[in-house]
Amino acid sequence: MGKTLTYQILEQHLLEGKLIPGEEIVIRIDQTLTQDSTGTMVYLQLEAMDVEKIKTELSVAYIDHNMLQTGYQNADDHAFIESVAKRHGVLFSKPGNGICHQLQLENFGKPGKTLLGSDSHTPTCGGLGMIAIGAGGLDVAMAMAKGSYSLVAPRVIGVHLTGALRPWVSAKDVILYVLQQLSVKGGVGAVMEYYGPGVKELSVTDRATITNMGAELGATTSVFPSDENTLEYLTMQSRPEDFVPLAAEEGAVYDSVLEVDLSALEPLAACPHSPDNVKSVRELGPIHIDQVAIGSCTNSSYTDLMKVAEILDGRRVAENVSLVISPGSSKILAKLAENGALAKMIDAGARIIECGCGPCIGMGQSPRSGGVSLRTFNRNFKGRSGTKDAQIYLVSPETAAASALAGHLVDGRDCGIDLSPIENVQFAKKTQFLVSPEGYNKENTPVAMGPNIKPFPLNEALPETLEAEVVLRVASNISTDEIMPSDSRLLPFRSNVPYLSNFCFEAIDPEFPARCKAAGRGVIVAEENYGQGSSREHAALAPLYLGVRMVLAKSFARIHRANLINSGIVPLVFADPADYEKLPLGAKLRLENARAQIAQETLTLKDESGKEYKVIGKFTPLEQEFLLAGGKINRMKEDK
Ligand code: MIC
Ligand code: SF4
Repeated sequence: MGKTLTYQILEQHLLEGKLIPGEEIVIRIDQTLTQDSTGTMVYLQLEAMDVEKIKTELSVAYIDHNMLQTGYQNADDHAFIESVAKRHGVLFSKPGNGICHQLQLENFGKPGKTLLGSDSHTPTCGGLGMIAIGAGGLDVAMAMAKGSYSLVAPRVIGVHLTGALRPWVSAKDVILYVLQQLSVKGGVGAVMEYYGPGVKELSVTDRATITNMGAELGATTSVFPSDENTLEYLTMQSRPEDFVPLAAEEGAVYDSVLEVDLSALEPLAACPHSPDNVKSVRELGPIHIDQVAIGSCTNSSYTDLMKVAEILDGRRVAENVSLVISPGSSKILAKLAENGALAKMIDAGARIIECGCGPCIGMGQSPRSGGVSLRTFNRNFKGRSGTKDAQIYLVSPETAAASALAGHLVDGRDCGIDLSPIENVQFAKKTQFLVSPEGYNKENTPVAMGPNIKPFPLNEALPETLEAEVVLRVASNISTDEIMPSDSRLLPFRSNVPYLSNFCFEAIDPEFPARCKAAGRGVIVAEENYGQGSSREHAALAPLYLGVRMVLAKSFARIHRANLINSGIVPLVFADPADYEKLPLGAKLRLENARAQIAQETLTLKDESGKEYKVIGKFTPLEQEFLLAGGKINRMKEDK
């Protein structure tokens, strides 16, 4: 029986455990990345760990999210991250260089290596044949300190690609199709591994679009083979020496297989307010639009933006549309400027914004009230754009550009424009936005601590009896954007959890913070896939600060479950999903013998009347240690 590519790479990095799906394993981490909105916590934690030099081959700290410097806070965060990066041997990427995932792909990703990033879209580098995983900040800090990461060995879902994409159909439509088939929780506990004859029809940047949005399936990561297209991409980036050919072995067996015939796909759109609410563009018809936003780590590659420039060339953006374009990296922007594509965009009426996350995380460009925005991004959760009642559709760059011209949603095949293939160009290695840590250390570089940077909250050790009151009841697929909103108002406070916590669950229940404080210790009750989306550990730290000690759900998203455990908040799954209905707001729950029960697969909770509820913990031995200590940092302190 042949091995999947996923298990080959995991095997080469295995430090502890057995490579059997469902078993806890520890793997070596070769590279890490952080970005600024999760990074301040990462570097506060790294400092708290008191390490000298990091243990990875390469760690990079990017600044790409909090780029609107409307006050001192974001700039202080940048300075803090830069100082800690220098102290520990981390390469620093200055603001303006571009989006972390695009930059990691262009400059550092290597086939066959492992990458852990404090951002849920870290799997982007799976497009280069890496096992690239998104995680909470604390796990990334630990990976830098120790060079390892523990996870549950995943199932592998094979995605068998055949055929080739037709004009106007692109990689974005492939992943939207997969989301339509599998849903936002279809990838939980699994790696999506792409294989088959259709693979060679996709360039590395196409592949990266697909692996990037694999995050929206809830998958641990997604991976493509490394082949002649990978060599071509690495050569374009002036680093062919990093190429290693990789593929699944003959006869590799997958836990399940999804067939995708690329030739049968058509332009698709994810409709409000979920990336899996996918319909065909033709079926949706000419929806009136107010804004088109092109960019983000999903679709801001050189090829994507060149296609957009070709579509806009000599034409004019419709009067009713504001078109904004944010290139993925400074190299791409420079190339577009050099070859005239930038002028084509501006002449058509596009607004060009800085290379960074920008509107994708609500940092500017929020649509008008009730506005409709077509975006080439990866998430369209309600309110994420910064406008609560905006309607966000996720589409490919081709569909976005054609629609910007038409003034309404349009299938590019219906607008009479011919698309010609985009030629490869050579990118030189550039370092003007990079600060090397060489020559810096803990002695010669003080930590630059601005007044807005507050210590992260710590939990208490798990008591013998854990008593908590139900402080919130929520539906399925609650995203971390809903738990801890992030936009231009709140991102400047990512290093100030006490302040941020006042906005926890703001759009769902503005009374939540006050209710938590009144309850003392709280429990959140949820339906399926609780905590999907962003890796932000603030979605665990803010509730922790407010007193939340348990979350009961029908199921959890992977990264958020890990963040809860890292903070010492106990995530439990209803043994009988019908119990969800039986726990009203204000119900008081007790976990007796909590310290002993935590080791059991099934635990028993009691309410005030003594009625029992069975819940599943299934905590790995390491997870039990963290929960007993009241979180991962507390557990580490015990060893000192
Ligand atoms: C996102 O796309 O939601 C983010 C913003 O990049 C997050 C990280 C964060 O919340 O800071 C992610 O994907 O993990
Ligand atoms: Fe940035 Fe958006 Fe990508 Fe998150 S999804 S890393 S906010 S571009």
